Amino acid sequence: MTDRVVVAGAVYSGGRLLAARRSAPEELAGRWELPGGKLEPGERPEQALVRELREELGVETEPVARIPGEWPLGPGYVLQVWTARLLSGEPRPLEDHDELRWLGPDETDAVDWLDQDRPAVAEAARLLRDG
Ligand code: DCM
Repeated sequence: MTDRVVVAGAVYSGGRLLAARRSAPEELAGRWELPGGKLEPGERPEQALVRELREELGVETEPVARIPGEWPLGPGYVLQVWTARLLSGEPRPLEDHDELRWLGPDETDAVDWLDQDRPAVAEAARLLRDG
């Protein structure tokens, strides 16, 4: 069986990266992630990402590039990450999160990221620094 995809966005604006603190489930609450979620049937990852970021944060975004790699989540799921440009709106924690932070290039280690998000965060931080 192929793994199902969870897509997350390294959303950036003004040279900073968006981090979102999960409010659920209990085992993940309080940890920080790149916001996103599961693909719905028939969706392409980029479509799912735009939809999830609209639902969870109330913003419009444009996927830019896939961050190479794929990271296992629970059984049957893998995480894929895209960089995404903020087009409009100011992110608000509408669903699944209780706090958001914009992190500058030297602050990307300042929050307690979910383990599975760390490789993609490291690459997104490198892209922020190198432009
Ligand atoms: N998830 C993750 N890292 C992310 C986004 C999601 O590990 N950046 C995980 C948490 C959940 C699953 O994917 O187990 C589905 O996410 P959600 O509950 O946000 O739909």
